[in-house]
Amino acid sequence: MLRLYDNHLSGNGYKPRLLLAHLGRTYERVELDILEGETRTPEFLARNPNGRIPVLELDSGACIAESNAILFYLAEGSRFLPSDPLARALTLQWMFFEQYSHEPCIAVARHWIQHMEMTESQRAQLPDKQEGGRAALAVMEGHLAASDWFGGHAMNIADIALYAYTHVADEGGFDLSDYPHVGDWLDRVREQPGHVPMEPAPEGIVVPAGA
Ligand SMILES: N[C@@H](CCC(=O)N[C@@H](CS)C(=O)NCC(=O)O)C(=O)O
Repeated sequence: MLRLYDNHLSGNGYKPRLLLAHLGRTYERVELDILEGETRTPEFLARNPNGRIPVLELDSGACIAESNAILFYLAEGSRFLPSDPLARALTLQWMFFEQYSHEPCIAVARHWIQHMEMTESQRAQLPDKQEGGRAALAVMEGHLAASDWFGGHAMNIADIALYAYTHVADEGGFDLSDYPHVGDWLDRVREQPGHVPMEPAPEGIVVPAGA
């Protein structure tokens, strides 16, 4: 059975959780405490030398790190990843945008504000992170003024990648009412049959960390 190393507060972990729910696949979910260094143990570093969740472990024991690589792997052959080369490239375009221009600002601002005591240096960097996040939301707003989805004519893994941290952007100090097309798109994603919220449901088999 697939095994997902995860943390319940992580938007990067939510991406595979959401896709697995849409695909109707069962998996074991291993909750790791990212604030207590559980992703930096020798056992976990053997699965991802970069010491971060999410990691998807296959039946063969092979491990895939990086949330968007996991989405790409799981979506192959499904309606969540097109087969046309241009449509695939445009899907990847938005997933790379998410990793370079969106997540490092919006997810990081949320993490600093919600999950930890900020250091002086983080407090000083927060306005820049929030400015970068607003710029990313403005790019999304521009795209969504003319299109319903990032992935083409229907929701695909580009939408899942971008949804994960956009729908909780308010927790990083972002006002989503400034981006009405983004708000409508969030509703469209949420209304898709099979949608699950960020908080993982206990339906996956949860095994203890380090198992
Ligand atoms: N680019 C990676 C980022 C993964 C990431 O930052 N994971 C965080 C949780 S959201 C983590 O595991 N942090 C623990 C640590 O750095 O020790 C992805 O998309 O999967």
